[in-house]
Amino acid sequence: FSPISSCSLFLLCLVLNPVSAVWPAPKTYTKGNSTLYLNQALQITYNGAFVCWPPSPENPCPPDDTDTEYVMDQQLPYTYGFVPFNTFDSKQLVQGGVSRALGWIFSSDFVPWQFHKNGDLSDFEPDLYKGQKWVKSLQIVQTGKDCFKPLGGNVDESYNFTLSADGVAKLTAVSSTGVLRGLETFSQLFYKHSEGPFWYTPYAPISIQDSPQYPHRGILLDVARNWYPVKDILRTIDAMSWSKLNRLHIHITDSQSWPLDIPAIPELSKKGAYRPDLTYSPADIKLIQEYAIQRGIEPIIEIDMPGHIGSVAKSHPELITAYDAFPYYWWCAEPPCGAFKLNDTAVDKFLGTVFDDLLPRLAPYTSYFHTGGDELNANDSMIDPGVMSNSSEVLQPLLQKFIDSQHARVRKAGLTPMVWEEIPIDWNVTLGKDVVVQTWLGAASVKTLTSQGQQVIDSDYTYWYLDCGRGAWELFDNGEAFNAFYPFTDWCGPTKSWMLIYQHDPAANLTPEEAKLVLGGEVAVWSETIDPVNMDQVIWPRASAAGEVLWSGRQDASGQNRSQIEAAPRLSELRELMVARGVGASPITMLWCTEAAN
Ligand code: CP6
Repeated sequence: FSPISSCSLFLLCLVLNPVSAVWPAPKTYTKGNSTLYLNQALQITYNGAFVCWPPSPENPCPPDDTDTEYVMDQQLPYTYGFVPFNTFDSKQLVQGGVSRALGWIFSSDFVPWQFHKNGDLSDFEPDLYKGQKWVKSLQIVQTGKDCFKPLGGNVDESYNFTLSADGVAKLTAVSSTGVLRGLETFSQLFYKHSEGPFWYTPYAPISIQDSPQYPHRGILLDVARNWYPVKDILRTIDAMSWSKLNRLHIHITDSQSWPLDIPAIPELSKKGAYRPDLTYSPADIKLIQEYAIQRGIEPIIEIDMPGHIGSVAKSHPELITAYDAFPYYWWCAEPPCGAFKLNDTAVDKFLGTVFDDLLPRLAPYTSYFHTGGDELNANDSMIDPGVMSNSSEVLQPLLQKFIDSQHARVRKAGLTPMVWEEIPIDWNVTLGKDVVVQTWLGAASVKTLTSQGQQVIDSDYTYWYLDCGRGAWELFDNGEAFNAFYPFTDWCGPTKSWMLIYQHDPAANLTPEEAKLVLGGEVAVWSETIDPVNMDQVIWPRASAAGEVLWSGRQDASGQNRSQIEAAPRLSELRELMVARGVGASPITMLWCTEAAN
């Protein structure tokens, strides 16, 4: 007897089958139709040695450590499965992954909604499970050695998973990151019976071979327009790992606020943050970094410059031009304005101090540092006494020198620089071939840069900006209203649907050589109208739609664009899973629609 066969009508039984909702879709996935049950007593090994499972009072999995106190201070929703560490230890990372994956299965109330529909389960009898087959073991094998730090793009995230009809699960991966990806898939294969104490899959035997289409699958989180407590960032990191997203790009400063503590220059955040306590201390940053790395996610910090830097004027007005200039739209994209003076050695000296303080704290956890560079308004330099010009002939060499100097510092710290597309495209700045350029203005930019041999990550604002609809300009009936009022209201308008997000392939219409230079993409959470109150609904599950494009590819194995009709019920299930795991993801449709799909 299984919960499926405990119903009486064959047709109804089909209706009751849960959709096999692995998200993102594995590259290859074959499944059978025998039912296997899961309980906490399965034996889990990692390279032949037993992993701690299940947790008991004498032996909690994973072990507690000194950092836990700090974690508790933050009132984290996800202390379970947190493995504090000082060095990267593959065994600890895998232990954390096991504790989370199994913990999610057994602690969650997640019941596929299909079982609530017409499900006559009144005849459910726990005794009926006695003769059933159980998952006996999960054997994890890692075939390669991990690097001390995650090297951007160089981590092998692939994994193979098999579950035999008689209950032996095998997970093989080259890296511990691959093991984490496979464990997340494992956790999505099991369902809890709505009435019973047991979890099961109706799809054994299962065989999965999986690997990502793109190495860079990210979310940009703007924590400068509105401030986010650390715990909300950590919850977002957990949710990212459920969709196999692997890069958290933190846009940590902008003209509105500077929440990043730089101990060498304490007045920066003291005066530049919205409030002296709405900041990120070195301990906060370290917690975010460690929490992310344990989930196979690389944290990348951006200090946006030389534009979008007005908040520095709160502590260092002498370094900034056009701060609070009026009317703002002459000087910047949104108020307050403020750009670094481009011909001032004090700016370069200041950045030397910032970078000497910050970059060594980032380097153990990431390969990248993002130096920004978007939306620099040339007019700002007209009122900079050291320049007094907005001509590109005057500004280009100054900007080239500025970028060269900052990128040299980034490289000296062992990191690879990233910039926004305007730096090479609009300003004609020559970049090192190592630099990764983030595009946002569309496919033509991706084409231009990759045809020049530059590596690119794409955040096309007409598809992948989660804060905005596509029709900002439609919302105003004349240009004056647009210019006068848009920063003070939801000028982006209604947001994009998951289906539009799902349609975008960053490497569409490129030659094979060009496509190789597309490392992936990021959805962007610009925070003018987003904060911790609505972040979950805005980000999830739409970021997961981009996550599937970036992990599974826009096309399936037969070269067809993936079907949104096939994806919809799976994404609905992922949304239920996210809600069950404590993330307030939005529903993508009515229950009725996905019932019909089964
Ligand atoms: N902030 C920063 C923003 C945007 C950018 N940079 C932005 C621009 C246009 C739209 C949405 C967001 N708010 N620093 C552009 C990269 Cl539609």
